[in-house]
Amino acid sequence: MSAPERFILAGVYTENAQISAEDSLGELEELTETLGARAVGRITQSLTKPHPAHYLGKGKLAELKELIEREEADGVICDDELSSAQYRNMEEALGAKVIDRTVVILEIFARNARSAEGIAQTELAQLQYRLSRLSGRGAALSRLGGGIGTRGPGETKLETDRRRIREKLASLKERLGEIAENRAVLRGKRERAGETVFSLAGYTNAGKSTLMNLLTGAGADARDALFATLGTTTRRFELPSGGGALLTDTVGFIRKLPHHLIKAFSATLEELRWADVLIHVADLSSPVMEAQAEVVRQTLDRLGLGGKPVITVYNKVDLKRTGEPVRGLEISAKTGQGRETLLEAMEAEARKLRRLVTALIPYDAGALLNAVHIRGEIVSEEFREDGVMITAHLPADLAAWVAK
Ligand SMILES: Nc1nc2c(ncn2[C@@H]2O[C@H](COP(=O)(O)OP(=O)(O)OP(=O)(O)O)[C@@H](O)[C@H]2O)c(=O)[nH]1
Ligand SMILES: [Mg+2]
Repeated sequence: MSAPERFILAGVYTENAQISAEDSLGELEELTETLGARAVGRITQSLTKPHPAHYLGKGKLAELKELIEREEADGVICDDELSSAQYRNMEEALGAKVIDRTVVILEIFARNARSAEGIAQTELAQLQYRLSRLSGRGAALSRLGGGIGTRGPGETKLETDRRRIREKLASLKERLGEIAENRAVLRGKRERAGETVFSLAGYTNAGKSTLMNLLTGAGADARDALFATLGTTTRRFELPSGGGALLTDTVGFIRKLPHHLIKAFSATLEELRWADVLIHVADLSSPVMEAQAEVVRQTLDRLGLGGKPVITVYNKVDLKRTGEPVRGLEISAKTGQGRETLLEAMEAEARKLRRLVTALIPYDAGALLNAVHIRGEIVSEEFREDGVMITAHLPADLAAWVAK
């Protein structure tokens, strides 16, 4: 194996940013290490916004060049998405490799994607990102070599590049369309069953998949890695009352999630749209939990999901230092602590969600008729020879029972 690539991390921050320069670069370092590269130095600058021509100001850029030389680094990773001009100017000024946060995240996605859909979506995002950079960066992109930012769909000269990328994009979109159609059919089947759908949402590495496993025994991939989950899994489980429900695990969020990725992963993120209730998993062990939770709320808003009912759970309570105040619904997806309380909260949400159902209930189904009258809101009732034709707003679990 070749020696890991070495990078200086560079970031531009405003004074009143949600998260400090240190914490932000700490996350960028984790992302960098996820790719097997090493962060060997940091440089930060306080500016209201990145310099339009070369990201950092002139003086800082010179400092960066020295730091790269001193640390014998391969280049720099910038903590924001760069424009074509910023790329070009920085590469010229530094004579070293320049990479931005988006390329790093795209690369992690490319390495972690497993399902046909995840792979196609990641490729779509990479190609779209490249297309948007081709105008100014043809030469740099065609450069051969290994390491971060050079993997993924290859390309040759500028013009043929564009044409080939467009063709590839069209075929990828077609494939993704087919996969989405398939998914819609499955979803339709689920909806008819009338079960409440819960979807996990949260910052990457918060413990969504671990919680999925705890509640459903799904065997989802849960490891200490950023973006371990890139697809969507849905499993059935039982609420304490015995009512059936569904739980969906999906891709995590991160600060400055590249918009190409959001677009490419729209079908995956679409799953969140079909959820009745979102379970926002926050990571108590993170020193920047509040900032992460805010990113999750903002991303949900951006996806048009701001209005959905949300249960917020504070996960990894087993790692919490004693004496800290209680945040709310605290759980440990790892040890199972708080599981019952969470299930009860889920049950309560499910109960609030009612569905309009019309069904014929036979007279001998006395218990069901009783439950419908007690827990449902009857719209109309017609007594027939073979039973009662009822139209009622019912809680999801009861709606599922009636539909059986
Ligand atoms: N100590 C402790 N560790 C936890 C807990 N829940 C999850 N973890 C660990 O946190 C890491 C990430 O967990 P995942 O379940 O993969 O997190 P995720 O939110 O699905 O992450 P992505 O899919 O990468 O976005 C794993 O190493 C888990 O073992 C918990 O309650 N306590
Ligand atoms: Mg996961």
